[in-house]
Amino acid sequence: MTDSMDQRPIITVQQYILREQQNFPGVSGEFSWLLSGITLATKMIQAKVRRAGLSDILGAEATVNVQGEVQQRLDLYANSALLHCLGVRDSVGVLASEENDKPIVLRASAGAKYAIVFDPLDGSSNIDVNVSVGTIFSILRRTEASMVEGGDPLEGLLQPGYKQIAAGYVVYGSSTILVYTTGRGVHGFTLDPSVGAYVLSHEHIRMPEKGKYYSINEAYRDTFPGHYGQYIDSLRQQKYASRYVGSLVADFHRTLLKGGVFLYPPTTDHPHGKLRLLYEANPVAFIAEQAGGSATNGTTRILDVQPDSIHQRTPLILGSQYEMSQFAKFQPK
Ligand code: P6P
Repeated sequence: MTDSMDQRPIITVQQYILREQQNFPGVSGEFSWLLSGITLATKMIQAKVRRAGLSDILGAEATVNVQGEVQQRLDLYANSALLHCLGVRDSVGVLASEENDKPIVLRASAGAKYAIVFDPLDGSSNIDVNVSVGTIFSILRRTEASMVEGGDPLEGLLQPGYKQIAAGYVVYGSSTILVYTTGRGVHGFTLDPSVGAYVLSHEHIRMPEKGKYYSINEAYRDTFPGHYGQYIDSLRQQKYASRYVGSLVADFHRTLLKGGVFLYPPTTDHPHGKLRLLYEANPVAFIAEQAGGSATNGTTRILDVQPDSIHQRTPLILGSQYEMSQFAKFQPK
């Protein structure tokens, strides 16, 4: 099927994954079924995000999540949509969400071989002011030990990021774009609201080797370890511009497409960083590396960090080859 205005075929994300499955037997049919749970939930979420100003869904609930953050109503809706849509996928055994203190064991059996960790609506503090927000997800294969009779279903949930079998995000911006990787490159799909399908729009995304933006919340500059300020000054001297949205998904999506560097260093309020390792840093680090960039916690490759808790936070520095090699020169010996 081709669009008369453009000879490129129109390929939906489902068609793309089926084609991947034919080329890569390792990507079982279960993956496309699982991903369809995420795409369905994000279509439901985007419909609410697009109408947030019109319906009684703006504003904060009286509740606070495990992070101590005031939960916006859309946060709760997004979390419910993902829990429901993924919960009915038999191949999913465990779900962990930023909005839930504890992981949710759906099925302990060996058939339910995937665990999914996600941030249902990242950047939610921006919802009321119509700034881009996003959903971030990471898919892990459960360990054998967690699926044996009498085993602990949560055993092995804390896997380092290099064990991810897939990761992605949906950015609810001027358009709704799904970006994911299964370890064979990074691909982007734009939601066509007229047909309700994610259509291939960015195949084989590559992060430029060098960009022109750095992205950091400079309000905390005085509390960063000193070498971060020296690094930012060096970029300024190279005529970099600053871009900072305050939604990780929006800041990462720009860095992925335009290059440059994004940093959330340790600060006084968050000495171990603010961003969460399992469902924010790991997914974007996997995508960054697959697109030719890299991601560290300031000293160690993010994907090599061994998590010790579900909601563990981490510093995050990620971006293009040039900017990341420059950053390495400023790291204390
Ligand atoms: P700050 C949003 O609340 C978030 O978790 C990320 O999406 C974003 O990158 C970061 O926090 C922004 O934090 O301290 O700059 O407002």
